[in-house]
Amino acid sequence: MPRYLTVAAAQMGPISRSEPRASAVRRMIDMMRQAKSRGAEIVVYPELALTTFFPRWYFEDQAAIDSYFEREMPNEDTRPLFEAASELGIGFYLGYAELTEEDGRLYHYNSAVLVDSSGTIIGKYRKIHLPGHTENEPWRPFQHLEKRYFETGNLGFPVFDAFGGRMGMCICNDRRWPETFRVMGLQGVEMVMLGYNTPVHYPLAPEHDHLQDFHNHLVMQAGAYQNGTWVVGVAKAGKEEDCDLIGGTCVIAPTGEIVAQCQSLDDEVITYQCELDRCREIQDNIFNLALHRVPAAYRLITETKSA
Ligand code: CDT
Repeated sequence: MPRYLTVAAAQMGPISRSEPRASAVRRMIDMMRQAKSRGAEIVVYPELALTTFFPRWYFEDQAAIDSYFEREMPNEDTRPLFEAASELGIGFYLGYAELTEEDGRLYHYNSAVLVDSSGTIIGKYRKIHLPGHTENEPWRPFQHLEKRYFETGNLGFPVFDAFGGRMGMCICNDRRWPETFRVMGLQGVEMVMLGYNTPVHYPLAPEHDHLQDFHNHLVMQAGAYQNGTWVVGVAKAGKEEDCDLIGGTCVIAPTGEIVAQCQSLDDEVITYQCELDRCREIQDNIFNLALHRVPAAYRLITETKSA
């Protein structure tokens, strides 16, 4: 019996600074219902899907920063999404800013949860590759202060046996790093879900602005092919406040081919029936890791950070 998983990628258009979480959640529930009507079993939402992408502003007041974080999940604003999932019998991946207390200290993470079709959280990932900068840099047209507002994720890259397959998660900038996909590939991952907020303009190398869509697909297609896994990449897209975000939400097969892609920069649902056993086409052959990898030659990867 082939194993199929019908996945929905629920791209979101911009979320303004003034849009309440309840409104973003309503948009997500609308898309969840569309996804269900097309036979989807799981919906993937973007990174930091409940609010505007707040690291683009420098805030001095910690309370202002913390206002973008969730202290519990689900909470009053997000519970309707969990209830809709359980009512419809559909799972989801949700990116959000997580504020948690561990050992008497507060920690801020850029997180994603995997929720099953009964509305129960069955997996969590905390973003490891935090891009951007730590200090206010007023010369930029907008800030990218993830390094200031978040701690590096402390959960590694776990995989979860769920939805009839082996599921992995990462978040936005993680997709640019081959190690992200390889660590999950080494655990036999069959579907990697990820959300992103990617500005068109990259202030450090504006000559690459026209390559943002290309680089987005390049890294996700490479990650899929080199590890023989399905990849579902989901954007928050469009003009959010003064910042243009790329779209390009897509489903990528283990061969590296894009099999479904959003066409707009707005709320848009695409679905695809993924045959999970197709991972074997790659994992048993060209990228048979057990047969062909040479870890002894790769020691520098974990022993050093850079040249
Ligand atoms: N959200 C996120 O990780 N965005 C980054 C922007 C890179 S430039 C600071 C990304 O890799 O798409």
